[in-house]
Amino acid sequence: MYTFPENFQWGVSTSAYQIEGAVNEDGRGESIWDRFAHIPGKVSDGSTGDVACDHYHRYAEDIDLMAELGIKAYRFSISWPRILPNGRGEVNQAGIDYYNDLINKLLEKGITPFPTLYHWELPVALHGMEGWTQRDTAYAFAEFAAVCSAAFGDRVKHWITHNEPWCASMLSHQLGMHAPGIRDWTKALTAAHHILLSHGLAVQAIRKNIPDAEIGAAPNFEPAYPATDTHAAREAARIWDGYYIRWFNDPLFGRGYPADMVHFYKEEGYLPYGLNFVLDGDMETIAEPCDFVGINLYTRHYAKEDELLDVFPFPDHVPLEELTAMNWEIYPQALQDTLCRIWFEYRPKKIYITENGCSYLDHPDESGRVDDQRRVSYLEKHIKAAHNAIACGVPLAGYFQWSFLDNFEWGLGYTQRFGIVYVDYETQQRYPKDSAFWYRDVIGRNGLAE
Ligand code: IFM
Repeated sequence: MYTFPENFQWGVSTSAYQIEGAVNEDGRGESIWDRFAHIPGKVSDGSTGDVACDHYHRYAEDIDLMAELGIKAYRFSISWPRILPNGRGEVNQAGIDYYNDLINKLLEKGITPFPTLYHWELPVALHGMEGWTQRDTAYAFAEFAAVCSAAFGDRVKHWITHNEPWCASMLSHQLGMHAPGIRDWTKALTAAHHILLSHGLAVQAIRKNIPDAEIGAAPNFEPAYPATDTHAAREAARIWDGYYIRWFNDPLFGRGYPADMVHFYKEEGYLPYGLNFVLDGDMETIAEPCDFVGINLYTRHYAKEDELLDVFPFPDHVPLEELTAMNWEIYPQALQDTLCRIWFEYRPKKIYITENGCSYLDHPDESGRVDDQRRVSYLEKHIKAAHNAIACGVPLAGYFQWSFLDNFEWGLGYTQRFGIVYVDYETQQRYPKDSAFWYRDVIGRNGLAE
């Protein structure tokens, strides 16, 4: 038996741009993803999030389905340009009304809302596409956090500031694969700093409006394991770890930027002006005490000596059946290791797994059944790994499966399906997959039977 602690938050995750659609409705402003997705060649199937799962119009039915499946908590994101079309200043009442209705519907169904403030929808009105390279965007984000916490804080007590700051900075400004599509190390590191700063400012803003709020960020973790027992592979793993994990988590936990990485980036010429974007007091603001850390984890990074910072090396060390449709290796041990490591190293008060899941391309059969046994197997292994971490003393308080619905997978458009609910994009019909019913049973017994 793998029984979880009482009141464990069994949840599902989504994000606004990936499911809402209705991008031009009710006064919503333009985000960098709206603009980026419309540039030919940026999204592999040429699609956009313009309609996505039409959740903006169908949230009530979607929440009914969550309730039928026994989901206890829902992590969604609040679209910044839907609330503040210009990034700051005038508030769009229709946006507030929409999230009010969504939150009220969740509460009516006994589902705890866990909103994320930034899941990559930066308003273009702030500074065009390069908003995060500008320091005042951090202050605009704090304004957004203040507006949301004032509007929803009487009912919403769990807040996530940022989703995956590594993606919002490096994947977007260094690798150019996500909006705004820049390839510049110095801009990426500058953006990373402003994002971290905005997190601390947002924590302060939320705390002011909701003294009893539980607040944290949700960084992504793809822990590195050396591919061979060589010094070079271990070094590659260390650099990857610094680039992906420590650069974000060390500052969040009050340790400043990791010295080995500052040295590495300087040597590589990525910080030609040093850390000139760090002003007095910034590191203290970034380390504003939080109530939890969110862990988004899907796979591990296999660090090869000759591939120092190769982000997507094809995992040639595993057979195909151990890869998901994303070509990501199924490696549940990474979840247990990461949970234990974060707990031992940083001592957060609490941890939530804010994202974990897999993409497989199973479709409904004639009867409407979606047999996605591979997803069941993936989730089961990862939930066991989470349970093992609890047995090691990790204060894990919840697990949010990514994702409730199949949705717009950023640069890969609709070519991937992470949902426990299949979405037919032609008809917008929802088909709960076998994994959805399996997850319902896990929640019902608060764990795994064996
Ligand atoms: O779909 C994304 C999500 O937006 C952020 N975390 C990873 C998921 C799967 O790639």
